[in-house]
Amino acid sequence: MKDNISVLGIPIDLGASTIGTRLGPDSIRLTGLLEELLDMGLDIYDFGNIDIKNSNKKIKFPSNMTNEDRLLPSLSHINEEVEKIYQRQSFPLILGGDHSLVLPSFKAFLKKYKNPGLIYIDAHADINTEKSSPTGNVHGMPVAALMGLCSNKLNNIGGSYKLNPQNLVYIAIRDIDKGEELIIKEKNIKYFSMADVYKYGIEEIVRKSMVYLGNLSSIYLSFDIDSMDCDIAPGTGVPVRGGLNYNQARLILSLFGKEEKIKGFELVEVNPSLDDKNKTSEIAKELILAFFGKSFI
Ligand SMILES: [Mn+2]
Repeated sequence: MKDNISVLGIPIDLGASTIGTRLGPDSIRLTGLLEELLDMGLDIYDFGNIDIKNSNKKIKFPSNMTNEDRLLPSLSHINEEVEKIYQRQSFPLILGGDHSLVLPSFKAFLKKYKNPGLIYIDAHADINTEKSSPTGNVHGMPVAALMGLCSNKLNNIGGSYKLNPQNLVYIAIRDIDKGEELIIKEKNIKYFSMADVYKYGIEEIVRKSMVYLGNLSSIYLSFDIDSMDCDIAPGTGVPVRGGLNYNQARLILSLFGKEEKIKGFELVEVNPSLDDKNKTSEIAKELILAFFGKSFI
């Protein structure tokens, strides 16, 4: 299935702390990603970008959801558009966009596959609720909403399907809010911190993740570029030091890319307006190529 790819850009930044991830999908395309995938002999169909009504102002609502008025209809719209690409017999590649988009994108996956898993590679856990969030930015809440822990207007985007907390694995998390820590403990969610990455190595983290999710037949991979060290990939809105280096990120994606059970992949939070000579988009391209089987030594 991975030799026939449907590409969809989701240029949203309504859920982020800084604007600019709306430029992510095109900036990644500008690196020549699609041409290189074609050169690797893969079939590509590019659906282009979803039309998102972004805003240059951040408006906090009484719900503690920033940009609530524009964000909620945008997330529903994203869900409908992602469902369309799932109707094709192809492998979905989603280019973000801020991480609020995983709420509608994974809802489409939950609708298509019974009891799926989610591998979430990120510096953050993105599991705040409107009540616990210090910022009100919804890109810090999608995992909580996928479990039905936020308000229903957020939980029910894309239907009432729920992510089973036991089907989630975090990798590379290192910047967690207090309220998030409580949820992770209470739900007994599996995670591999950066300390674990250094203790076990990438191959072992991938193996352990697949063993942990071993009884599931369909898994989605959501990769936030801020999982990488911000000195290496600076073009992102909530940068954190001490993340994956280039080789670790490329290896982890290359290994997950070989797993048949992984049936969807998104790369999010590239913000070209915060970048240094487009290097974060260039890295994003290399990571996506690694996922689809580009060999490297
Ligand atoms: Mn994230």
